[in-house]
Amino acid sequence: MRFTKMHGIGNDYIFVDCFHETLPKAPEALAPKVSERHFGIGGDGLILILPSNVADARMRIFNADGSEAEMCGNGVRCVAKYVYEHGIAKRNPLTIETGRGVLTLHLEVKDDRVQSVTVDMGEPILDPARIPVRLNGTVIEHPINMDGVDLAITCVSMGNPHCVIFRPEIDDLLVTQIGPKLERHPLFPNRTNVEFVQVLSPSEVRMRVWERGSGETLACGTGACAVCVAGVLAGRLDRKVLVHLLGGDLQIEWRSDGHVFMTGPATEVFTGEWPD
Ligand code: ZDR
Repeated sequence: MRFTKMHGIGNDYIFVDCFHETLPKAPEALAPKVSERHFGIGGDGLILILPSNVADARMRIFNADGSEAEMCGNGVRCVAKYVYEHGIAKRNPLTIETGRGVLTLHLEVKDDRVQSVTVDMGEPILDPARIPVRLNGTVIEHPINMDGVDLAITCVSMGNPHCVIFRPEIDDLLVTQIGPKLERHPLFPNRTNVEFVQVLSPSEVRMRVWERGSGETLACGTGACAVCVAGVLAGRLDRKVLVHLLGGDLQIEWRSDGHVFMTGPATEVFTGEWPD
């Protein structure tokens, strides 16, 4: 099986081009093997690039634990770069089918190489039943105590579930101990991604993410979008925010038409063959 290793600001995935390769039979079982950083290729998960009846291509994403997610913001920018540069569809804008519907992606191209991608991520989902979170009404800074620490959670779905927490400072303990507990907290029937956010100004934040199914990663595209939405709802942020993640920056805008737009780079690192 030929694969391509790509990342969006350090959120790295193993991509399989199923236009040209046979579809892996059990991607849920393959994802943990290829993602393993010592015994595998190494990555935050596996992404399949597939033909679509309704868009230029379709994306399926499997986390490092093999669970399938509905959406991946950093991954979908990489899919767009791959689809364009490998001539699957030389269109701009491109459309990609995901678990949250067909998304439109505008490419910034220089010398036939995709430098950065702006994704229309659609409207955030705030209905608790659809996130899903077992609380009533829009969940904005709902108090919760974890391990003796008082936190306030804001819940947003960008197709996949997010739990956003604003803090004056972000430390390792929050991310690596409270992150996994919140991921599997009974409030979240489908588990959740968890974002810890430090507001630097109304238009600039720093965040770290504990990803459902993959643990701490260097970046989270859908999470950065959820942070912008949560910040506006909580009265902490403007609708246009620069988000600093461990692996780089994303520009997020929650436009007045209700759609969230995410802009960031996508990078191809190497290609190889997995002996299966
Ligand atoms: C954070 C993420 N990599 C992105 O860029 O949006 C999404 C990966 C999927 C996530 N771990 C989930 O929803 O299970």
